[in-house]
Amino acid sequence: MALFSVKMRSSALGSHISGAERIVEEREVPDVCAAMGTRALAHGKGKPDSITVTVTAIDGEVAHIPALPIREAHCADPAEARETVIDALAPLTPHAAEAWELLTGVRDMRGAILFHATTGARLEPDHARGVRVTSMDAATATGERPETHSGKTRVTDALVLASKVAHHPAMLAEVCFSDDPDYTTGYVASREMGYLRVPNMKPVGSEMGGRLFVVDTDDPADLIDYLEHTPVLVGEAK
Ligand code: WAQ
Ligand code: MG
Repeated sequence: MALFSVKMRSSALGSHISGAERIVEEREVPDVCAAMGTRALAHGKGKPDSITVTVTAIDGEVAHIPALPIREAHCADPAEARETVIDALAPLTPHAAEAWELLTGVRDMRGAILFHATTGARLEPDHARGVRVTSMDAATATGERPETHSGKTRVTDALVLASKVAHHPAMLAEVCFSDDPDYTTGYVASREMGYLRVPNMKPVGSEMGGRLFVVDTDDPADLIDYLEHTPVLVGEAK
C-alpha cells in the first residue's frame, strides 16, 4: 500500500519554531495535516508567521523494523551516567571516553556527530549542524485513529529514532541527551544492548545536549543517505 510522508515546519521572522513528521496511509493525510497545523499554532515557543506542510507519496515499499527493547540504568548523578555510557561504548571503540567528552562539549547542533569507532575522528560533513535523522515514524501511528498519535511522548520519539539509527549495519551505538534544561534522562542504544535509558546525564538547568553516533565505516555517504532519506516504520519491540 502506498504511504505518504507528511512534514511540517513552522517559523517566525525566519527563525525555526517547530517541526514534525509522520508516515501515514493516504486516507489519514487530511487529518494529519490538520493536526500538524493545530499543533504548530499552539506551540509553546511562540506564534509562527509561516507554517509549511509538505505531503509526498513514498515510492515503493517502506521498511518495517522492530523497536529496540527498553532498559533502565540507575545513575544517581552525571558522574555515574558518564561511567554507564563509557562502559557501554568501551567494547565498541577504544575512544569511548573521548566520545563522552565530545558529546558533552558541543552546543546547539541540530543533528548528530558521526564518531569513527576506530580513530575517534568526526565524519559528519558539517560539524556545526551534524547529521539529521528523518523519514521515520511509529508503525502504530498508521491506522484508524491518527489523533491517538498526537500525544506521542519524548520517549516514543527518541525510541523511534534510535531504532531506525541502530538498524544500519555500519552503526555501532548512539548516545543522546536532550538540550531541554529540565530533561536530564538520556540514553545509549545499539542493536545488542537495546535502548538503555540513562538518568541524570546532566545537572538540572543545564543547556547541554546532543547526539553522537559511533560508526564503523570510512565512507559515511551511504549511512548518511539512509539516516536522512530511507523511510522506516518502527513497530513493537521483538
Ligand atoms: N537527528 C539527529 N540529531 C538530532 C535530531 C535528529 N532528528 N533531533 C535532535 N538531534 C540532536 C540535536 O543535537 C539535539 O540537540 C539533541 O539531539 C537532543 O535533541 O528515554 O529530547 O530533541 O527518557 O532535545 C531522550 C529521551 C530525549 C530519553 C532526547 O532530544 C528517555 C531529546 P532533543
Ligand atoms: Mg531539544
